[in-house]
Amino acid sequence: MKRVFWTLFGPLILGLWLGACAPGGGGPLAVQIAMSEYQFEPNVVRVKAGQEVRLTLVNKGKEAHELMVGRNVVTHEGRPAGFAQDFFEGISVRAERGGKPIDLKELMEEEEEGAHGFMVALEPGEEPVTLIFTVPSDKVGEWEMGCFENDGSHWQLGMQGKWIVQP
Ligand SMILES: [Cu+2]
Repeated sequence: MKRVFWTLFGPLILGLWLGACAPGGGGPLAVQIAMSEYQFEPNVVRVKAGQEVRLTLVNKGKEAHELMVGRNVVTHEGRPAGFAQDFFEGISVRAERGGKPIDLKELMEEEEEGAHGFMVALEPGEEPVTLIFTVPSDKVGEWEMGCFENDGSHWQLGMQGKWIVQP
């Protein structure tokens, strides 16, 4: 009986054990961020340098929302418009939708005047999108995430969060 148990469940248990003990930077980290009025859920995201991140963005709201990550908010005509320092600069990002690769340009809004940095915008009800990238070690530290839709009003209404890269 014991032997039957291990034959049946041994590989499963071993697999779970290996999965739980995988060292940091091993497997990809799957993160999902839901966007709505006017928040990110969760609003704190922790990733590790060197680890592949699979970040899925879902718009669960009734308005268009976007994700930008960076530091130091810049203004355009007195409205928050993005970050002076863009987290994604120098990071190569792939995108998938429904498990199929897509062109990132589809997700970037028209280059808005005064807009800064890498941004993914989703209309309400639009199919979720997954961004795949590996965070280099020079990005270690704390970053902000934000949505600057509607002339920066989403940011002002609190659509902000923290993005923490651990070494
Ligand atoms: Cu928004």
